[in-house]
Amino acid sequence: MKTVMILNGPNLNLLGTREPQVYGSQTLADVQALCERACAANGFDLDFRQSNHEGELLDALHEAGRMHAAGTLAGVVLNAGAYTHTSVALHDAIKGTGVCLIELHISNVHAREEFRHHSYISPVAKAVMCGFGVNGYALAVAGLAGMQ
Ligand code: CA2
Repeated sequence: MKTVMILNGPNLNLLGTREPQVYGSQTLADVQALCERACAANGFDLDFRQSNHEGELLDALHEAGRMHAAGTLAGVVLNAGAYTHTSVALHDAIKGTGVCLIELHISNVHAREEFRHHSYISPVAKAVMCGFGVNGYALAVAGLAGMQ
């Protein structure tokens, strides 16, 4: 059984505690449970992580690259949070790994502030999704299933 790695970046540990009009009222633990169900339904194992530290996200992407090389990874769902709009390092880490990576945002970043319209992740992602709320995570897992 292949693994889906779901990576969440800075401040996503605060999900459900603030800004419910933007991000909804479900917590990150709720999102993890939703992802467990989506992975089970699609025959995947789940590796679910969150970090507020760019370097830890880089380490996780390197690990995903090794899993891909070993044939044990179905893909990565990455919500890089605000690092989406700033991190050349995440762009570089993804580039060339061969990992099937879906960039995900809970909110529709294009309907928000201008600084959220640019992504360093999009050019190196297989697919990009935003604006589906936390249900986007389940949709991304189903999307990965269709790409195997
Ligand atoms: O819409 C998304 O998923 C974002 O990736 C979320 C990031 C934001 O910087 C991106 O532009 C879009 C922010 C995550 C912060 O999440 C919070 C959730 C609840 C309360 C406070 C922050």
